[in-house]
Amino acid sequence: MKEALVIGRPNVGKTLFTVNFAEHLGQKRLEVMFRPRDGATYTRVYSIAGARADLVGEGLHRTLGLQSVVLRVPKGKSVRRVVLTDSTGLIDDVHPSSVVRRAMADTIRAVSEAHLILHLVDPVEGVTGVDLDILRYGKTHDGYAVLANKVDLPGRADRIAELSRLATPSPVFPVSALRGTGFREVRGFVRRCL
Ligand SMILES: Nc1nc2c(ncn2[C@@H]2O[C@H](COP(=O)(O)OP(=O)(O)O)[C@@H](O)[C@H]2O)c(=O)[nH]1
Ligand SMILES: [Mg+2]
Repeated sequence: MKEALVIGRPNVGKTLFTVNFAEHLGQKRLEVMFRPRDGATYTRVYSIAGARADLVGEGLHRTLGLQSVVLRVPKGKSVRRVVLTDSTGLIDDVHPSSVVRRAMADTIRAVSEAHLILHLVDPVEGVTGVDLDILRYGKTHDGYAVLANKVDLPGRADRIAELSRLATPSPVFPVSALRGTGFREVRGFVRRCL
């Protein structure tokens, strides 16, 4: 099964995107596989609303380890399955908590195993530091796309052209993880990569 990784800074909307994109693909419930660094992998089953309530949050670093869901993506007459992995947000500084530092290390390790990388950015934050590192790496890979999130909020749409220039030749999809804007285009990209 192909692996798709959702990556980006804390609070950019990775978890909300993962849950709502799964819903967009017709998933009624989510079987989330938690893969903590120290401890055995375990699975929890959520309703979509339950996953949003439990996993998405305002506070930084709510996602403390890799969290994967299996999605079914129609392609022609068949259905392809893809493991979509939500990850711990990356930062430029050394995080004070060793749990978060380890979780970030897991995120980096997952990059090399991913066939597809969905890099979430907030267009008003600009692409610097760790975002620029991911972008430079991603641009050399076919299955890489930038998801310019939170376009439902003011100021984001104005920054898409600039972001597209920076990401060339990789695609930039303006999305709202909250409202589902741009999900069709992301689905098309994922389908082409499977
Ligand atoms: N307005 C708006 N808020 C969003 C969007 N995506 C995420 N958020 C909010 O941003 C916060 C962080 O989201 P979360 O998915 O937990 O971010 P993560 O740390 O990248 O996993 C939550 O309060 C979300 O509701 C979006 O597209 N639009
Ligand atoms: Mg998260």
